[in-house]
Amino acid sequence: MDNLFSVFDYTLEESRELIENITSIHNDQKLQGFFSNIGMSSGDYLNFQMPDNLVVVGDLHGDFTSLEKIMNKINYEDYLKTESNILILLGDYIDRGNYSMEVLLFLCCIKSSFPNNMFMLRGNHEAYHRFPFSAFDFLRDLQNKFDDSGKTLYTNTMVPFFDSLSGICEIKGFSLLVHGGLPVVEDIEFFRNYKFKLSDMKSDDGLLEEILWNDPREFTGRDWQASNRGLGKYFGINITKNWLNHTNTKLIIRGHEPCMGYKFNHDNKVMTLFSSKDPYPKFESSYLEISKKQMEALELTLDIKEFVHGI
Ligand SMILES: [Mn+2]
Repeated sequence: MDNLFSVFDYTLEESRELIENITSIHNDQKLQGFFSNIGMSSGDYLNFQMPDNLVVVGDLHGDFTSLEKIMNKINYEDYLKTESNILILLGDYIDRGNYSMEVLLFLCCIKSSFPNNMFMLRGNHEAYHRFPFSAFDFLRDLQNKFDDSGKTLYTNTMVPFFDSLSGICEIKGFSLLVHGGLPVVEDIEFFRNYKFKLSDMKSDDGLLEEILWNDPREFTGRDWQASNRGLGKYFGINITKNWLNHTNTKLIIRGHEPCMGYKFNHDNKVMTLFSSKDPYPKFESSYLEISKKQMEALELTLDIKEFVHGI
């Protein structure tokens, strides 16, 4: 794909145009319901029937090399030609690495060619304007790259783009995918219409914060505890069991924590995937590629590690 390398040469105007175009694709999809035979969305909530194949990419954090390697390994242009093959990214595209903007532009190029089967979830780094934290470099990066216009690009183009990203994805009968983790839900009534609740996170700051910031922890005797991150919570196995039961899914797939490519929590019901390498020399990076047959046959969720590939 020509775009693969040319994203390094995008002007401010070309970047703005591409990202605004993708923002309007996202916003249209959020409103329109069904966008393919197997996919529908409602606001922040994205829902698929089991796809023929599924690829999931974890945090990238400005690591263009890892993104490029994964896209080459899955042969993404052929892969995405089939609309029932899905590619989902778990968020945190920016900060820490050197190529935040290039990662975003490349992803936007893919989205523009394959709008109905490539989806970017939102990470906590894509919500700095909602939940500020210290390690946010992206605005400074933009100012270094585009001078004063970088600030305008951030405010007028990037913030609406980040707000247009989906918060959570359900793959029917298989998995819930989020960036951070499962929100602690104390009122069981929530699950009666959880799809509706998840579709509108703008009016529920707490829900969005937890989806973007939570981490799984192995507790005994309690459901959750405040997070050392200062935002979000640590959620225990009871929360995971509750969500899996009520949504009739087998596995939570999330990113957010650096690890040796992947790790499991909560009796292997929560899988963390991490796909960034350059900014994290002590850790490994990987991605998941699994077919419909394999998803259907999956019994012990630990077995899914067979389908995780190192980069
Ligand atoms: Mn994160």
